[in-house]
Amino acid sequence: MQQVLVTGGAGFIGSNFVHHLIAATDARVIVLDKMTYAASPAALEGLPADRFRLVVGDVADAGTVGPLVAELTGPDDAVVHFAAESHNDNSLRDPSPFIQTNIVGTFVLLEAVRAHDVRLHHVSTDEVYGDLELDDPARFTETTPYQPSSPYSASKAGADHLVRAWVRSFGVRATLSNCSNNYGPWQHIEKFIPRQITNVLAGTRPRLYGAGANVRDWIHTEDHSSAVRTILERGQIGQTYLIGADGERSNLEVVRLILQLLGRDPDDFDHVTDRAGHDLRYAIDSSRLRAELGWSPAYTDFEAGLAATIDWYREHRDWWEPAKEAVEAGYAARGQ
Ligand code: NAD
Ligand code: TDX
Repeated sequence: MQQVLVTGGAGFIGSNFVHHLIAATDARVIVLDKMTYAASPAALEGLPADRFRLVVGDVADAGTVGPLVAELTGPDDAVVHFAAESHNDNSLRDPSPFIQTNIVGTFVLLEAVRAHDVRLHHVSTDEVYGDLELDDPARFTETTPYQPSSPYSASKAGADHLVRAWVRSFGVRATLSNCSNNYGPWQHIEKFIPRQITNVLAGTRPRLYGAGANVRDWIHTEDHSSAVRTILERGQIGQTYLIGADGERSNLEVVRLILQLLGRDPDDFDHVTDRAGHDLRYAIDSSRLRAELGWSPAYTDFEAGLAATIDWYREHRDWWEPAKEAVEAGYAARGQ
């Protein structure tokens, strides 16, 4: 039976991927997760005990990572690396855990997969490419030069470079993917979409950075998971695949849509202090993944996906409510 070690598997996307893998394959899954503030133990409930194991530990700790990777002795066994500090605003406040987890953690994992000759898929972000002008007809492709803006995106860019160097210098069997902005259930309420949904549900107003003209390219987390599985199964070693679902929307459009879907006045939000160095636009050209590996997204109607996500947050107040006050206090302290 195939074994897959999923780092960061208790986070928003990692936990979705674990459920996806358990449902779509007969693989046995080991999650390695430090269980930081961003982890959701509840997101891993209900998984079959004979196919799932949670190891609480740090991906940057070689003493933890080495023995786990050494367990992966089957021909199809693999590591899928989601573990990261993931929030840009946090990286502006304190970059150090981003360097430690995203760069040092990836280095430690690479050394382990090199030592034990285990296949790796490295999960990264479109933010490594910097940003685009609003009217630029181009979108990011696998050959767009790296130009990260924030400590978060610079740390992810650094990790990507390490993976490519380990492929070329040491023959590590790795693939990479750079995905656009995810939305869906279990996303931490520090992030844009869940923050605005839970603001409205909690009786406060959504908070839009600056004018809200910034564009993000939204993809449902289920589609990210299916893309990663596709690359794991059929991707070419050493290759990078961009993952996106043609979901470009301005932040202003998204806030207005959330308010509308919740039956509120679409102008019932506040403009707040902009993010320092705020990237203007991300846009993904995922032609390679679609043409070479035959992947396509299932969630092509953003409004329907957003409505379902709103319902999910409405039904999971017990999960997000305990964190809400502290998250908002942190934003308020920064005028956001
Ligand atoms: P998240 O913050 O929700 O989850 C991250 C998980 O990693 C958490 O469970 C956390 O406990 C764990 N973790 C953090 N530091 C760790 C460490 N040192 N050792 C072990 N585990 C640790 O993040 P997410 O949004 O699910 O993102 C997952 C991955 O996908 C990240 O690599 C991120 O860069 C990438 N990504 C995210 C998006 C997005 O829109 N959220 C888009 C593209 C790529
Ligand atoms: O309250 C807010 N108001 C607001 O206008 C917040 C939290 C954000 N924003 C804006 C900033 C961005 O333009 O919304 C947009 C999305 O913000 P985030 O959810 O923080 O995402 P972003 O910075 O785009 O990064 C996300 O996508 C790429 C993920 O958090 C990263 O992990 C991923 O790599």
